[in-house]
Amino acid sequence: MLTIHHLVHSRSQRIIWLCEEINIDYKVVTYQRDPVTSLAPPALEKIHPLGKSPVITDGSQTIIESGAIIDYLLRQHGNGQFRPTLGTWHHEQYLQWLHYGESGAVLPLMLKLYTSKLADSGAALQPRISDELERHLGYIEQSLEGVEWLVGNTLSGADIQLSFVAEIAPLLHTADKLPNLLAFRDRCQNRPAYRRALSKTEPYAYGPK
Ligand SMILES: N[C@@H](CCC(=O)N[C@@H](CS)C(=O)NCC(=O)O)C(=O)O
Repeated sequence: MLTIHHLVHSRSQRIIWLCEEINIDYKVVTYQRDPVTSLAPPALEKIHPLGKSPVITDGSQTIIESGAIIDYLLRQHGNGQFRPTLGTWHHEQYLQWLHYGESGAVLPLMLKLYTSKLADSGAALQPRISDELERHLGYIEQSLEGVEWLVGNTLSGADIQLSFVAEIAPLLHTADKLPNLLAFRDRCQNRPAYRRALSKTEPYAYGPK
């Protein structure tokens, strides 16, 4: 059976949401964060040497990285849902967002998160990080202008990937500048499948308030 190795308050929440959307049988194994460092426990390293979450096992396969996991689950178990047809322009856009959600978009957010713990010694980096946050969140904000979902205005794995950015961005950047992203986050969080995932994993620090 498909197993999702889920670290609490983490990106693996969106993988559980996806499994609820595609309505497959899956099992969640939950890992608690270290109360002091917030890091994952060593037990996750037994599943994959990186010790990060999400990681899934499906039969003899072990797969890491949210974007790869989302695409794998949709190809193997999605019955054509939430993934545009290969060879179409929508598929190219879907792939772009799937990669972007854990590369360009997330980097300035992580830099902000980490440097915020440095107090004054991180100050010199803040203007550059703020510029990058404006640029990347501005791009997503603009992409959501007048649409509900990122690709073809239909829910896809790309939206599920970007939902984590939408959930943490308002905590790290001026929320007033992100009306489209906040509305997108609320649309994600109001999906019945999202709520089912939440009820299986609560508490989730970045979930609906
Ligand atoms: N790009 C990876 C990021 C994985 C990652 O860093 N996950 C965090 C949780 S959000 C984690 O496992 N942190 C615990 C740790 O680093 O010990 C993905 O999207 O799968």
